[in-house]
Amino acid sequence: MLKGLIDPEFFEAFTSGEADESQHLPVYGTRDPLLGLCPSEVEEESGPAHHRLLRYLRKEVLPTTFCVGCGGGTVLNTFAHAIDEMHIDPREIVCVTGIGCSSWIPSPYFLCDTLHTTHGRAIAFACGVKVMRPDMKVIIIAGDGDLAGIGGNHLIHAARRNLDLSVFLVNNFIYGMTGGQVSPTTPFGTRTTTTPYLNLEHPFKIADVVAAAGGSYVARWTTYHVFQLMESMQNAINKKGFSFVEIISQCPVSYGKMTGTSDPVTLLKQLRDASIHVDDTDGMSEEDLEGKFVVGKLVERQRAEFGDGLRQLISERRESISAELDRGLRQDTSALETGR
Ligand SMILES: Cc1ncc(C[n+]2csc(CCOP(=O)(O)OP(=O)(O)O)c2C)c(N)n1
Ligand code: SF4
Ligand SMILES: [Mg+2]
Repeated sequence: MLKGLIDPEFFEAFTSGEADESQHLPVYGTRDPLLGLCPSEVEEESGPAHHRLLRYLRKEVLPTTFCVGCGGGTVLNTFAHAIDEMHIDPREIVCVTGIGCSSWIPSPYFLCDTLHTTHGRAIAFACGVKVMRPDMKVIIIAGDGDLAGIGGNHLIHAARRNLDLSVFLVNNFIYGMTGGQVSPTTPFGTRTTTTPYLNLEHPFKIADVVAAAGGSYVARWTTYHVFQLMESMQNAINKKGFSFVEIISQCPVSYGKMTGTSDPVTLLKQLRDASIHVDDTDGMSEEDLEGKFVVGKLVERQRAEFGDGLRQLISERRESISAELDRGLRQDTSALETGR
C-alpha cells in the first residue's frame, strides 16, 4: 500500500538531476527526505544526487516507503541534519527501533549500525547495547504504539533507571502501519478503526509520563518545528542519562482517513496552531491547555547514570573478590610452608 504512493520514476530523475525544477516537491514532502527541510542546500552544479547528507542514508533502499506528506521523512531529515551538525561519525551510533512506520526512520534508512527489533522491545535491546558498549551513542526512534503502548513498561523503567539513551518517540496518535488502530496517545473522542464509535480512553501525555518517571532530559516538539526539533535532538544526544523527545507528527493516511483531514499541509498548520511554548504557559490551567501541545524543554536534571554506577559496582566487586582470593591464596601458601 505504501509503495504505491511513491513515484520511483520521479525519484530516479530527481536524483540524477534530470527532473524539472518545477517538479520539486513542497517542503513538507518526503520523497527525498533530505530535500524537505532545506532545499537551498542542494547545490545546483552538483545536484541532489550529491547532496552532502545522502552519506547518512542507505541509498539502496530509497525512495522511502513513507506516504507522501508523512512526518516520518521530516524526522529522518531533521535527524540527519542534527547528526551532521554535531560532526558525529555515524560509526559511533547504534540506532535501535521496533515495529511501525516510525520505526523505519532509522532502520533501514539511516546508515549506521541499526537494530530493528520486535514490537515494543526497542528500549530493552538498547539497554543491552548501551551496557556493553558505553562508548556508542545509542538512539531509539520509534512510534507511539511501539514505545508508549506495547513497550510502555520498558519506557518508564528505562527513564527511572536513567541509562544513557536518547529516545525519539514519533507520536502520530495512531498505529499508522497497521491501518489506524487506537494507541495510548489517541485523543479522547477520536474515531479510529478499533474505536469506530469514538475513543473513550484518556491519552497519555507521554513526555509528561517520562518526566515523572525520572528522565534526565525531556522535551516535546512537532514536525512543524524542525529547527527547534533538531536542536532538541542534539541536546538529548549530548545529555548524559535518559533523554526523551516526543515528536508530534502527522500521519495523513491512517490517522487522516479516520479524522477526515488527510492534507499534510492542513495537518502541519494544525500542529503549529495547537502548539504553545512551555515558557508561555504560566498561570494557565489544565482546561486552558486542553487540546494544546506544550512544546519546548519540559525537564532537565542531573541524576546518577545507571551505566556508570553499574561499571563502578562491577569494578569494586572485582577488586574485593580478587583481594579475597589473594588473601585465601596467601593463607594456603603459608599453611603449606609451615606444614599446618
Ligand atoms: C507483538 C506484535 N503485536 C502487534 C504487531 C502489529 N503491529 C505492527 S506495527 C504496529 C503499531 C505501530 O504503531 P506505532 O508504533 O505508533 O508506529 P506508526 O506506524 O504509527 O509509526 C502494530 C500493532 C506486531 N508487529 N507485533
Ligand atoms: S501510514 Fe501514516 S505513519 Fe505510516 S507512512 Fe503513511 S502517513 Fe506515515
Ligand atoms: Mg503511531
